[in-house]
Amino acid sequence: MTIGVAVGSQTHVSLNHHPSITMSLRFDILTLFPEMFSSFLTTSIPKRAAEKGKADYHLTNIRDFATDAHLSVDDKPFGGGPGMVMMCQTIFDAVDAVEKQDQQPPTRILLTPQGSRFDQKMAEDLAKRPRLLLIAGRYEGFDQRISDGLKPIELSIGDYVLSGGELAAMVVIDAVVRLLPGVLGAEDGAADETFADGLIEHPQYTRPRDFRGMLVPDVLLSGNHSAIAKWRLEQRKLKTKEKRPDLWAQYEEKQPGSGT
Ligand code: 6GU
Repeated sequence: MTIGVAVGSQTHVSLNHHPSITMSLRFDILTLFPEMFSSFLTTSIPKRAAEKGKADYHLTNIRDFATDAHLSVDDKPFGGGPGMVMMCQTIFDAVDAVEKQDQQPPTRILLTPQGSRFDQKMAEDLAKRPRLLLIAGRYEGFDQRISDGLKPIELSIGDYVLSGGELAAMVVIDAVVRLLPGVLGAEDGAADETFADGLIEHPQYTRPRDFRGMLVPDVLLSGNHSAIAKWRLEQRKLKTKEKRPDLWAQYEEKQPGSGT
């Protein structure tokens, strides 16, 4: 299944050392549940990225590569223990088949709670690459040789256990596509958002000025742009210190003397 195919000339240019300028970022997604991705990829920003030719999404069902009568993709662990383990053969065959669909070799990504923590810096790194192959598994885990043989980047989205890698793959796709040049409009540009510079976002207000006695800070209505910018930076520091002491410590390390 392919969702949001980019215009032909943009998709298959290979001799281009600045792929982000003209090419679409190709996502290949290997999963047992491709249907989980349909509404996500056809809504909002991921959809807009495809429509603008900045990203294209190719879904492959790992079970299509099963070879036995039961279409198995998992088996019992050697050495015993609970649960089932994703088998090598179906995943290796799926990766081989999908990689042949385009001459550009992908960056392979395995979604696993044992991976390194996905963050904004990693999203920025991935957004510069021409092709990403995401492998989402189910069950208790992957046969170790999937990791040893395919040498993927192993990513986790946090310290909790999900029933499969699909939601994590969607998190990665969403964080990456919104960074692709031309995907977000000028007004909602990603540059000054939370995490871009290590501080969380300042408080935002919209109409009405007075909602049930809760007032919008006067400075925001003053028209004084430098006063507004100063207030916002101050608020970002205060909020970060209070809500994310971990981020605040990193911020202070990078910019000594900028404390509030
Ligand atoms: Cl990438 N996969 C699963 N199954 N659980 C997770 C995760 C990934 N990241 C956090 N929890």
